[in-house]
Amino acid sequence: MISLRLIFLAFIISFSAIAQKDYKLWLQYDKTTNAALASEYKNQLQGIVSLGNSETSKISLKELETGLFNMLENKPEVFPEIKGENKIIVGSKSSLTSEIQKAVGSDFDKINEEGFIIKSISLKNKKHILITAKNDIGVLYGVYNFLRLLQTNKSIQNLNIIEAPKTNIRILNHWDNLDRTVERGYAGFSLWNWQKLPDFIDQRYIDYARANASVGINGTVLTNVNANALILTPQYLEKVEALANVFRPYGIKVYLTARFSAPIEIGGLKTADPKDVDVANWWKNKAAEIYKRIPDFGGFLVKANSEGQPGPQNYGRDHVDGANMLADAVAPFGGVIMWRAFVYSEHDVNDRAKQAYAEFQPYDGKFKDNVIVQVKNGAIDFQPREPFHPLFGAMPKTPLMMEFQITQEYLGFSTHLVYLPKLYQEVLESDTYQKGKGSLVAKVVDGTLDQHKLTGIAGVSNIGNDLNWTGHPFAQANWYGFGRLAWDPYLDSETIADEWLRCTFSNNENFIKPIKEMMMQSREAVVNYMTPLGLHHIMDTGHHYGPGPWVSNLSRPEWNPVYYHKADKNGIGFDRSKTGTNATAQYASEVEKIFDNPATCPEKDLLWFHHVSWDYKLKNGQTLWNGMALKYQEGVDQVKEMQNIWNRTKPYVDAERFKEVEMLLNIQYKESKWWRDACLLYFQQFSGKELPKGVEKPNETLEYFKSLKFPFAPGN
Ligand code: BDP
Repeated sequence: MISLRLIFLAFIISFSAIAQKDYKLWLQYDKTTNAALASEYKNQLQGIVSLGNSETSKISLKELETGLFNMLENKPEVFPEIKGENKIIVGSKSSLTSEIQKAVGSDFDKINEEGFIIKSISLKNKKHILITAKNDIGVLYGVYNFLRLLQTNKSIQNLNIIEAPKTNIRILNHWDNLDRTVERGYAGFSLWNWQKLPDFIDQRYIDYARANASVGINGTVLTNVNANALILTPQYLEKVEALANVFRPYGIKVYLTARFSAPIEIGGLKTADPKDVDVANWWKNKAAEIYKRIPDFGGFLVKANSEGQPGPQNYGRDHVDGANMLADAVAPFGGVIMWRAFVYSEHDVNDRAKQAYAEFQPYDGKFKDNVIVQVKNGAIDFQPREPFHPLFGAMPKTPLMMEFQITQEYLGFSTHLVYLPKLYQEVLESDTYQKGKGSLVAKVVDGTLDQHKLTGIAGVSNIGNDLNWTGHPFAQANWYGFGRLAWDPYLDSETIADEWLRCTFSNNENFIKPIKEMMMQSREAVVNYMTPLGLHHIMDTGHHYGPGPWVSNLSRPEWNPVYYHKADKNGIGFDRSKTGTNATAQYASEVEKIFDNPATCPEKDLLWFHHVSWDYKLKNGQTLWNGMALKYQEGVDQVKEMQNIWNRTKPYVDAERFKEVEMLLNIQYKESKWWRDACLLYFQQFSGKELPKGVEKPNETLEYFKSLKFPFAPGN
């Protein structure tokens, strides 16, 4: 009996220990198994000297203690002052003795307010490691960076790391509703338990802040861009304040979405006209009320006159009027307005891809200093692949921030393994040619191209209350990678994958090498089995789950997939060249020239910019039809290969995460075939051609695929 109970107990304990693995994200702090490294670490880390007293300093200290304890398996001693040698000294500039400051030299001049320095120093001929910064939050970033060295098995001898974030606003956009549903959220419900706030502080809030701080994310928009004015009422602001208090020591500012019609809905005014004095005053008072509660409130994110949201155009005003009115309200408190450029109208017969540029580009230079225009990475909407948005490089007098989507609205939800930093990198390193060759999107975003002070990168969050935060264990990498790229938009996505894998799973090369390759090819796989060669927006309607290239009955033309692929018996693709909508002219002439000509247009973007015949010859000699069919097949084969790779890693991964990913990859494989078969059967009606050799024959009919309905697909 007893032994049975013991076994049961052991099972429960080990089960919960494993269950926490997913939850711990990239902060696993697994034991350092490399003996030589472990002894190097132990030797050099014979205690912590913590010089600060703030809440943030306490977090730094606790993080170091936890990290070192778990990785080195002994509790590090904490000293109030420097004694002996081989200590790790942590503290901001003002807390350092003049002797230490001297050891740092001019390095402080090389960092900004959030940067940090990690340095091997010598004090009275005794060696130590110093983590310092201008502010405590920089020290905390330094601590996470230092722990990452250990997590990724790097040497900690002769350290001299001087780092500072390249953008100011590194922010998550939660599309979370007040009822806790999440628009385009596939990882459960919203983290924010508005009902229990402000008095109940869920441990999750703290763990969320910690995870964000560990990758340098410093802001969070708590609410959906399709906004609810109630969040601006005292009843909710009290709850927002409670969250802001939790996040503050982690360096995270809270922002809210502002519903443009709030002055009417909760303010009792008759109008929300931005030129109306009462309206402007209402926002000024509202801002004052918010800042009284939350002195470091970040500001507002606004979706206006887009997809039915109210905005200044309801009153005959424009985006500049609206943004500047709000900017005036938050300016006295140092707040910013992130005004979204995601606009398109069903009344505009123009190519949807051209509309944001057409509307916003003429406003260049007209916004107040504390306005930053938030632009999606592509001109349509977070597709598996889009050419970079033409607004990047076209508004030199206006700070533009990047909006990426981390949640996988159009990329298989949280079921498909798709490593997004690869996509982000492709966009960031695109050349706008604004000032000639080398005018990268990254340089627009980090402000260096046009010397902007206000800069930022936003990511539409993929986080929910699922045990593992993001639904798919590998979707955690997208949160992580987003943060790393927001910090430094020039980082290489492969380096980020390497880091993330080591911190999250294992340092074993037998694991790292194949899994990293799997991650790196996962983005191209999803493009291949969903939208190869520049196809886009052919997902099923509303929920965007699965293929729906046949959909043509929606009220707004640009909501219908047929609008985007334009397949007919002559060919397929959207002619955005000179002979078509001339969207290519929105790019700098060097870029325009490349995109405009099918011969020079990268094949990955071919059908985005051109309508070409089914017999069009691709670079590999295949006809377009055959090439497209083979791409669909390649995507399916890539997922099969991902499954094979994953199955070989069983010895290196805990059973729970192994099983989870295994099941998810099975679904992804099934769905990749669904995509291939449904799209090819549909397009075949127009091409009238047989599937080429090497492409598997569908097992179902087109009618079957069309009949599939998903009334409760999440996130819709
Ligand atoms: C689209 C989503 C929609 C969002 C919109 C936006 O389908 O749910 O509200 O973007 O970004 O991708 O505002």
